[in-house]
Amino acid sequence: MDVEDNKAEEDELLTDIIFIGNPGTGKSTLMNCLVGKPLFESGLSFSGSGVTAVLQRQAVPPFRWTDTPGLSDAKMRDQAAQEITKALKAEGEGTEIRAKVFFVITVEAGRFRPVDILTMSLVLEAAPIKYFGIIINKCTKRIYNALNGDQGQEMRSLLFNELPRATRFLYAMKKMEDLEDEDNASIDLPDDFKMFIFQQPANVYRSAEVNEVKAITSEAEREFETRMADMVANFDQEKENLQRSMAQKMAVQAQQMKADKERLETEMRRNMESFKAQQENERLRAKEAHEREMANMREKMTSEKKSADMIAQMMKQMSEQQAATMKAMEKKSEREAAAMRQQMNAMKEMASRPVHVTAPPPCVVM
Ligand SMILES: Nc1nc2c(ncn2[C@@H]2O[C@H](COP(=O)(O)OP(=O)(O)O)[C@@H](O)[C@H]2O)c(=O)[nH]1
Ligand SMILES: [Mg+2]
Repeated sequence: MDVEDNKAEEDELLTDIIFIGNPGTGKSTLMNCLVGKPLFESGLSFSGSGVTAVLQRQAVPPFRWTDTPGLSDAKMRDQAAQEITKALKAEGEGTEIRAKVFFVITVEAGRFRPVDILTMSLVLEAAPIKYFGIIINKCTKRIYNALNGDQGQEMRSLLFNELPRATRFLYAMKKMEDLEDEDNASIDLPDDFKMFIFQQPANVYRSAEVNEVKAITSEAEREFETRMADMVANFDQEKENLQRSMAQKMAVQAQQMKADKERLETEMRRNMESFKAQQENERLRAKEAHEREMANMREKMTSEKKSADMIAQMMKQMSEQQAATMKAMEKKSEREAAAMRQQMNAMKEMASRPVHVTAPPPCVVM
């Protein structure tokens, strides 16, 4: 196996963290700050097409970070859509992908941008993404408060109405003045944001399950804007419908999470059982090998006419050695079992912990 193979195999074990969003929303900056290294170019773009034209991947085990180009730039739409598809498919047909997907959007003049919502919608339609985070980035104080207050519920219901699926993983990130117009800036992000990223469940799927992400068309954009305007105008009448539809979509995700958690627990339990059986097997094999060795030795010494004393002493030595080996084995086994238990508990905890949500909608039952 050469170095390339090794690398490909190692990459297969990594969980992808994929950031999707339009140019300038702050994807590269967020990822750089999370990792604490300038993995991706970030900064102001005067051409409007964003710094990233193709997807970029950086492995920092246990994760592989992926930065994608935005769909909003009219000239680059087709390419951006292809790059996002590639990002979601990861590499290698048939391999199992584990991916955490985050959309980064912003609020302009009190509204979500149509182009951001269209992007999310097109991506969710193309890929089997059950879990996804939405980072509402660069929130001004006023927007931040609105999102966390009564208006937040209304904004979310409008948002989720346009998406094929809703999500409980929403994070409103305050605008950080230190980052304004910076190139390759790096600051320490809030702890609850780090938790939001690392605790989000990953989607598990195969690349064949990912369809091509469609590019945004001007028509779709216009149509969307009209629909959105209507929705806002008729919000008071539509309010109840919107909230009901949001509750239904949220319940779907909650149900999926419950099922995934149960599957995870069963899998871990099964692993634990087979691990124990394997340990017991190894112990038995070692014991048998030792007994065989003792018998052989006794036979050899008897045929060589060694004194009874000498044989007894030799046997004693061998038994002591064996006892030490068994003890070491047991210790190792205990350590491994403890590590496994710890992992199992961590997984259990992760699956059951209420995940950070900005102003959790009351409809979510976990
Ligand atoms: N004021 C402010 N600026 C930010 C924030 N996050 C990112 N920026 C700036 O926005 C610009 C674009 O960010 P970048 O990460 O390159 O966006 P990308 O195109 O989505 O990857 C950079 O100049 C960043 O310094 C933030 O929270 N507050
Ligand atoms: Mg970027």
